[in-house]
Amino acid sequence: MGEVSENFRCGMVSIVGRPNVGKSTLLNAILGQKVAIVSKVPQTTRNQIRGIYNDERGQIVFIDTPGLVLGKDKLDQLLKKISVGMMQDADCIIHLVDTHDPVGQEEEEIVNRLKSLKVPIILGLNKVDLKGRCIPEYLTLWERMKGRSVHEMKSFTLLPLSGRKGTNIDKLLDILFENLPKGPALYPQDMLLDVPQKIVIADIIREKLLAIMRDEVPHAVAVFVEDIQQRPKKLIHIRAQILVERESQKMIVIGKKGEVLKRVGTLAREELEYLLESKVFLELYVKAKKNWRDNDAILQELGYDF
Ligand SMILES: Nc1nc2c(ncn2[C@@H]2O[C@H](COP(=O)(O)OP(=O)(O)OP(=O)(O)O)[C@@H](O)[C@H]2O)c(=O)[nH]1
Ligand SMILES: [Mg+2]
Repeated sequence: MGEVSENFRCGMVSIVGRPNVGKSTLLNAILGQKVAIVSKVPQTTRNQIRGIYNDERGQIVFIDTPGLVLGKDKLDQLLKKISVGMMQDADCIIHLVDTHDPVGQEEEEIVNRLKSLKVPIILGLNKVDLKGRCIPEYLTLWERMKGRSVHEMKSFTLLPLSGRKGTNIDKLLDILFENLPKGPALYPQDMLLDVPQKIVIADIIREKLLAIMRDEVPHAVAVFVEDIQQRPKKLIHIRAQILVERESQKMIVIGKKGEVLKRVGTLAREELEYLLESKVFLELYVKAKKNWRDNDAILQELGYDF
């Protein structure tokens, strides 16, 4: 890196919102590369994903958070803790909403937590490509919670967005750079992602599962990478466990004659080979563990610390 200008800005930006509003899609669009997995089912993101954006104006560390849910099991509670924790650490927050979908129960909880924070907030009106009619509902919610009109709110910006189409991403970056503090970069400038490798790999496998599974199963699935080994001839051997809650789900994940698991394995291996720039041997096996979402030891194995 050359000389750092005194106007260089750097800060952390949390993307918060309820599940499925498009937080991870937005992050990928900003970075121009897939760093976070995406699916049509809620609770796709289960960890804190840090994606790093660099240009001549500065560095932005984006934190993609799990969608805030009001569920009761321990995993729901942990996801909520991550999501809320990230609101507090940020220099700026994007509250992302799905304008195609009415205001939900979780939304009130989110705004309630955000409304008293001092940091700048951008209300990202996402999925405008779908021409949803719910924008006024979200404005009304904020106005009700703050007790004043959106135009009178300080450090509050409204921005229509589409992560899928890339609409207003440049505008979003302009607004963020205006709002972030001056300061040196937090990460090396060639670094795109700060997430443990085991979690990146587990997420890719889970994304392929979510793309193929339907109904109740996604909620019940977790992936745990047990072992990564560099073998001779540039081969990486990865062993991963797919966790479900019931024997019946195990049968669904495996499929007739193992065909579902095989498809998942092939798709995941292709993406891993691209990512790791190496041949990959992927060993997947499925285990049923009742109520793992409430089991401390398992949650810890999955990378959640308490
Ligand atoms: N039409 C449209 N669809 C979008 C847009 N952004 C995301 N989606 C879709 O919405 C679904 C959810 O996207 P994600 O990016 O996984 O949402 P998320 O907020 O990260 O979800 P969680 O991780 O579960 O909290 C996927 O099917 C996306 O393809 C958008 O701008 N327009
Ligand atoms: Mg996500």
